[in-house]
Amino acid sequence: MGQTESGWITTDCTLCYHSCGMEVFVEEGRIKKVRGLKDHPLNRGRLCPKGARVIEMVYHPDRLKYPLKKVNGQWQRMTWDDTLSEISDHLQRLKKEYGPEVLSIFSGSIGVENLEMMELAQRFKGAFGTPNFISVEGICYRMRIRARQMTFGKYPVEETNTKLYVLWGHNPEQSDFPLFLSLKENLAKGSKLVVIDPKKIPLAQKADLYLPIRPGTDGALALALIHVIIKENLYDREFVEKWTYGFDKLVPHIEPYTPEWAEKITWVNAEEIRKLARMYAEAESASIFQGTNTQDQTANGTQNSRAFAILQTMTGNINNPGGWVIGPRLAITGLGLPTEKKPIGAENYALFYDFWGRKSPYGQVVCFPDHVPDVIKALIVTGGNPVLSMPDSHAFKEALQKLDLLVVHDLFMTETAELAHYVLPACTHLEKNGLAYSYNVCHGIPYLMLRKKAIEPLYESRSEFQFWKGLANHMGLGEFFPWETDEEIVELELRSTGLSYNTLKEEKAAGAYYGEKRYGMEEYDRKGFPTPSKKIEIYSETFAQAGFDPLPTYREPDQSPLRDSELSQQYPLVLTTGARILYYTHSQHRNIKGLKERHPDPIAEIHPKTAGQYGIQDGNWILVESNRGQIKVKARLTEALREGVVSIPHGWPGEANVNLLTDVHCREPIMGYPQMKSQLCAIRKAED
Ligand SMILES: Nc1nc2c(c(=O)[nH]1)N[C@H]1C(S)=C(S)[C@@H](COP(=O)(O)OP(=O)(O)OC[C@H]3O[C@@H](n4cnc5c(=O)[nH]c(N)nc54)[C@H](O)[C@@H]3O)O[C@H]1N2
Ligand SMILES: Nc1nc2c(c(=O)[nH]1)N[C@H]1C(S)=C(S)[C@@H](COP(=O)(O)OP(=O)(O)OC[C@H]3O[C@@H](n4cnc5c(=O)[nH]c(N)nc54)[C@H](O)[C@@H]3O)O[C@H]1N2
Ligand code: SF4
Ligand SMILES: [Mo]
Repeated sequence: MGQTESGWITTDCTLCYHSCGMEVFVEEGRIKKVRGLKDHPLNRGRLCPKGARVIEMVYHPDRLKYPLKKVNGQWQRMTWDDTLSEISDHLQRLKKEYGPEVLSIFSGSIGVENLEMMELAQRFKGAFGTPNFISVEGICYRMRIRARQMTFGKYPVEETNTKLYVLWGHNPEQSDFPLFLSLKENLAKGSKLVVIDPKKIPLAQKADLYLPIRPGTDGALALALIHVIIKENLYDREFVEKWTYGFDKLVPHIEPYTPEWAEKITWVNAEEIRKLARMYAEAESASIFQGTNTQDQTANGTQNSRAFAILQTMTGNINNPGGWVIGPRLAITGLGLPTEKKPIGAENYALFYDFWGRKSPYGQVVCFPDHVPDVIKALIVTGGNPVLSMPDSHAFKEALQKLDLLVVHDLFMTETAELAHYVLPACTHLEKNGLAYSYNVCHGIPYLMLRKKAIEPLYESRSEFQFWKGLANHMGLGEFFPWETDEEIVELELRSTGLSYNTLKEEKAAGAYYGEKRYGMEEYDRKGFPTPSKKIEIYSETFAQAGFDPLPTYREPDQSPLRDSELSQQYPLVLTTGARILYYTHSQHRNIKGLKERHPDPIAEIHPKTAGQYGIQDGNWILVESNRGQIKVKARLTEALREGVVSIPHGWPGEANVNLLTDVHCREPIMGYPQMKSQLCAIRKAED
C-alpha cells in the first residue's frame, strides 16, 4: 500500500461519528502531533478532548497486537493466515449444516461513521448469503430517518442556524461538539433556546424556556403542543393547505390532548406547555433537535418522531432557512450486497425493515438474543462492544456464550472480545484510507473528505478491508472483493458523485460539499412529495396499513411509575440511561489517562431530595436495581435533575454497566427499539 508521508497530513477524526477534520503530524512513520483542521466546516480548527488525545489511543500499550485464539480458557497467539483459515472452515461447516442465516454480523456505531466498515461487512454478508446483519441502527437514529421518510418521502434535517433551537432531549455540549459550536455563536447573535430535558443541563441556564420533563413522556408533550397550536390558530394555514395530507383528520384527533392532560403525564406545567407552543409557532424559524437517540429509546419513539415532523410542518418550518431542510441526496456507491431472505426482526417490526419497497439492510438487533442458538450460531463483531452497549447485557452475554463461533475485530480486549473464540487486531482510522462524510451538521449538505491514512498499521493490526477480503479469499468468495487497495474502494464509493480519490487527495484535502441546497418548495410544486399522496403525510396510510395509528398517539413506558403495580412499588424511581459524557464514546476511551482523570467514576445522578429518602449522600457508592439486575455506581447529587429520576450514563465496564439494568423485551412496538430512557429502578447505599 506504499509508504505514508511525513509532515502534516490532512484526515479526519473517527473517535465519534461527527468526523471532524483533523491534521496529523507524522515524522519517521510516527504520529507526533494532532490539531483540528481549520478548513473543515464542522469543527473549524478545534478538536474535542477525545480527538485531541487520539495519539494516546493509537499508541496505547493495550492495543491488540496479533490474532488470538481461546484455547482452554487461555489466549493463544496465532498468525492471521491460520486464524482466517480456521474461521473459514468453521463457517463453511455451519453453513452447510444449517444454511447461511446461521451467521450474523454486528457492527457498532463506529460503523456509522466509517463507511467502509459498514459497507464491507454488508458485502461479506451478501457474499455469504446471510440476511442477518445487525447494528446500532436497531437502537439509534434509523427510527427518526424512517419516520421522516414516511412523512415527507425524504429525510429533512435540522439546520444548524435557526432563530429558535428546541433541544428536545439533546445535550450538544456533551454529545454534539460541532452543533455546540454553532449554537453558542447563534445564541450570542440573538437566537432563542428551549430545553426539554429531565435535567437542567448547563445550556438550560441560558434557555428562554426550560421544561423538566419526565423521561419517556415526550410524545404526550408533543401532542399537547399540536393541540395548542391548532386551538389557538397558530399554525401556518397556507403551508398546511398547500402541502399536507390529512390535517382535517388531525384536528379532531388532538381534541383530548390538552396541556392539562399532558401535565399529568409529563410532569410539565400546562401553562409552560402553552408558552412553548406560542414561542415555537411564532418564531421566525424554529428547529426541533431531537436527541440523537433519546426519543428512539422510548416506548413511543416512532410516533414521537412523527409528531415532531408534524410540528415542523404545521409551523411552516420545512425547507426554510433555520427549519428542517431536505438536502441533496448523497450518491455514494454502496458496496453492500443484498440477500433475498429476511433478517431477524423483519416480521415483528415490518416498518423498520420495509416500507414502499424501501428495504433496510438491517436486522433488528434486539431480536438477537432470542434467536441464538435456534437460528444464529456464529457472530462476527466489527467495531462494536455489544456486551456493554446493547440493552440487557445479561441477555446478550448469555446469547454470546451459546454461540458456536464468536469472532471480534477490535482495537482492544473489550468485554465482548473476552467472550470470543477468536480476537483479531484492528487498526485505528489513522492507519487506513477511507471516505469520511458528514451530513446533518453541515447544514443538510453532505460533506465528503478523504480519511487519509497517516501511518502504516501498527503491530499485526489490519483494516476492515484486509480482514473481510482475507476471510472471503479463504472461503472461496474472493471474487466479491476484487480490489487490491483501500484507495480503490474509496474510488468506487465516489463513482457517482463526480468527485474522485485524486481530487480529494490532491485538490480538496479538507473535503468538499456534495451538491447544493435549495430552500423553498419549487421542486415540490412541480413533482409533489415522493409519498403515496404526493403531500407531506400528516395522516399516514402506511402506518394504518401496518396496523399502527396513522396519526401520532402516546404510549406510556412499559415500566411506568403511573401504574400502581408490583413493579412500580418495588422499583419506584424512573431510570434514564446513556446521557453522554464528553470524554468518552460509549464504552471507549476509559483507558486514555488524559480523559479518565476528567471523569474518573461511573455515576448515577440523583436529586438530593430523592437521594435523601434513601439515606444517600453525594459521593456514596450505591446499588441500583431493576427487574433485570443490579449495578454499583457512585451517587452524584444534583438539584439539576428532576426528583424521582435516576440518570446513569452507559459504557462503564463490569458492575457499573447500566445495561445490566435495561430490558431487551421492553420495546417500542413499531420498530422494536429498546426503552433505555424510561425504565424503573430502586436505589440503596452499598455496604462498603
Ligand atoms: N443504556 C444505554 N445503552 C446505550 C445507549 C444509551 O443511550 N443507553 N446508547 C446506544 C447507542 S445510541 C449506540 S450508537 C451504541 C454504541 O454501541 P457500540 O458501537 O457497540 O459502542 P462502542 O463502545 O463505541 O464500541 C465500539 C468498539 O469499536 C472499537 N473500534 C474503534 N475503532 C475501530 C476501528 O477502526 N475498527 C474496529 N474494528 N474497531 C474499532 C472500539 O475499541 C470499541 O470496542 O451504544 C448504545 N448503548
Ligand atoms: N461524548 C460523546 N458524544 C457522543 C456519543 C458518546 O458516546 N460520547 N455518542 C454518540 C451517539 S452514537 C449518539 S446516538 C449521540 C446521543 O446523543 P443524544 O441522544 O442527543 O444524547 P445527549 O446529548 O447526551 O442528550 C440526552 C439528553 O436527554 C436527556 N434525557 C434523558 N431521558 C430523556 C427523555 O426521556 N426525554 C427527554 N426529553 N430528555 C431525556 C438527558 O438528561 C440528556 O441531557 O451522541 C453521540 N455523541
Ligand atoms: S467531536 Fe471530538 S471525537 Fe468526535 S469527531 Fe470531533 S474531535 Fe473527534
Ligand atoms: Mo448512537
